[in-house]
Amino acid sequence: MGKCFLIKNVRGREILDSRGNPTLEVDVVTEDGIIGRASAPAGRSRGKYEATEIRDGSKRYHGQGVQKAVKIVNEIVANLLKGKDVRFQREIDQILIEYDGTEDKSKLGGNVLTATSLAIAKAAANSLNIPLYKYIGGSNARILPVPMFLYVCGGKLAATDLDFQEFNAMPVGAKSFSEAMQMGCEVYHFLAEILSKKFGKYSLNVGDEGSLSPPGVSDPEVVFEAILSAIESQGYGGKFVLALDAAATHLYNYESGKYKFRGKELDKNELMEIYIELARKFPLASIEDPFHEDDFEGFAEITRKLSNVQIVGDDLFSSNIRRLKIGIKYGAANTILLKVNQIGTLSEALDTAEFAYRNGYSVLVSERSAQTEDVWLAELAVAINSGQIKNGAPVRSERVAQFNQLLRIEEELGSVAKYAGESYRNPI
Ligand code: 2PG
Ligand code: MG
Repeated sequence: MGKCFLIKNVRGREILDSRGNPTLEVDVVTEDGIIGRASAPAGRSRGKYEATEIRDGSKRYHGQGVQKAVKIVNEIVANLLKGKDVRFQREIDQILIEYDGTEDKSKLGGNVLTATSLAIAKAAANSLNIPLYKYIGGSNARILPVPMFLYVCGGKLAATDLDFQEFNAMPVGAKSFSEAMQMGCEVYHFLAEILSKKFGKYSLNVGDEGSLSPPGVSDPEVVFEAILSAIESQGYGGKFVLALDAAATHLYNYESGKYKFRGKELDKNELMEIYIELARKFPLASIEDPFHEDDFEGFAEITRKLSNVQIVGDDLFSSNIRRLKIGIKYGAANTILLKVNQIGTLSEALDTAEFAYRNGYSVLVSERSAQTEDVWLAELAVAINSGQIKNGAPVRSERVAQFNQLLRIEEELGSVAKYAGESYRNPI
């Protein structure tokens, strides 16, 4: 009996993500033959404080191959972890972190750490025969997150003229997660009709995460108006709030100290005015990365000025507890975007989330713009009762895989399932 949780082997393989780029998948196999399998997602609009991904840089797949990462798993990680008990997640993560020994995880690689760490957790959950969200979160894991649906995209994630990266909406007025999905899908399809009538059929082209792409539109207000009109015409007026990811790091020029926006160069105050105006005109409840990733002061200022708005740090914090601690001192943002592969292991991500909660910050669990069919993200959102999840549009298999898993979890939890709804920032 004692032996059945011990690791027999760890092996890596190169698979593809939703952008058609290679990514790393890891299998952890126990002595009992139980497998935990997990893969690493990948970002395109990455911040400079994220854990380093190990990629080949060789000719195949334009440098994106992960054969080096596979080798690290098979030759280093497997040896480090053989014989360890899969139920000892923290110890295992600690072994990996210590062996890596770098601030940016560049020795083993953020992708190696994330895929391995989640594969360990899955092997343990499978061995114990309990769902991953319960294994990670315990018997109190019961909150179904409000999905932040991505409807229109710009920036680095779609071929549009929009500088801001993501225009989202959250069905906070739904009664259940399944109703939230229905509302979100109906709005998506009606918005597609509105945009194609107004801006032409090319609006139906989709960006990295399944978002719609109205050509020739550069004004954020036009996008929010279209989203709101889709919401209203579906009979959901007042049941959604809007959310923006400006991803401002990618609009910022360190030399000039200015932001590129609609063909102009804006200073911080001018950009601030744009957010204030958007929050005045629209039911805008959440703004992510309003300023660049080094501007703790800017984040603190907008958090004070728009005190009713959720201000989310993505590139700013990079899911890193050290950066979150700095942010808390400044009063920068009030919510952290949690992406496991920004920091490396599951244990580190859980520490960051717990520290955020204990300091009155909310946690928005997030996908990356390239995902696989792996659904650990959905499980994690419920495990930590985050109350909100960012997972792209409600279309395309790699997005829908997560949403479908949340539908299954809601069904499994039955009467104890609670949809976070209006209390998504503090759902307990
Ligand atoms: C973001 C993300 C996810 P990426 O900026 O929030 O939408 O983009 O995964 O490309 O970093
Ligand atoms: Mg972001």
